[in-house]
Formats: sequence, structure tokens, C-alpha cells
Amino acid sequence: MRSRVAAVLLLAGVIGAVPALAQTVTVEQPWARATAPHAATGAVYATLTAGVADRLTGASSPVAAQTGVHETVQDNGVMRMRPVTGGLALAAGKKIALAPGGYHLMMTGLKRQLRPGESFPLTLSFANEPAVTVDVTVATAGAAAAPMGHMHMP
Ligand SMILES: [Cu+2]
Repeated sequence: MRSRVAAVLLLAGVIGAVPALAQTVTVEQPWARATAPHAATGAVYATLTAGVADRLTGASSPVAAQTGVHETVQDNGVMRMRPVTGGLALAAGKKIALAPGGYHLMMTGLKRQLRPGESFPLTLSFANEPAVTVDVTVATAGAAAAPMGHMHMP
């Protein structure tokens, strides 16, 4: 931590302004499942890679009152969701998948229906670096992965 602070101060001296903390997280293929009319909740999935160890602490979107980090766990054979307390750990350089059946961003208090093909903004917050806003693509209600049109083939 101390060396990071020193580096920031040094940089500030060099360019004469306080720089923003470095952005190292990339967010790939953010998508959500379509919802039924008047549904109160929705889930967002994506693949996150952080350049340095960090934590995904939460998110926000204009389409929902609240968004939190959740995980789906097996509890005596029953699938349950629970909040990830303290945020989701992101190891440096490792891809972390938020996907159906595992980690996801849970939107509660949905303000409108999410329809297939549309998109909406979502801002992800991290413990150690600036928030990132992405465009979330809405897939069909039963989709298991991101819509094909938005796949980034290597
Ligand atoms: Cu959930």
C-alpha cells in the first residue's frame, strides 16, 4: 500500500495533478436474462479480469433500485442465492465468470421489464479502483450464455 501511495504522489508531482487510480479491470460480455412483465428481480452475468488483486463490491443501474453481488449455492440439493459479503475476490490476471448457477449481480426493485435484444447501463464498483460502466445486453429468458452476436471470438 505504502509504495502505491508513494507512486501516486510521485506521479502527481510529475504531471502536476492528482491522477485517477489505474483501471485494470476488464468486463467481457455483460448480459442479463430477459424478465417477465412486472418481475421484481433480474440477474446480470459477465466475465471479469482484474490486472491487480481487487474485489467486486457492488453495482448499480438505472433499471433497478438496488444491485448486489450474489452467489448461487447448493444447500441440501436446493439451489439458493446469498449475498457475497465483503465483495467477490478478483485474483490478479484471473478470469472470474459470473454465470447462471454461480456468481451474479442481482438486481432488485426492477423498474421495468428487460426485453431480449435491448441493453441497459450498469456500473460495477471495486474496492481498489474506479467504477466501470458497461452496456448489458438482454438475452432471452432461458439463455445460458451471452447472446451470440456479442461473443468476442479469440
Ligand atoms: Cu441472486
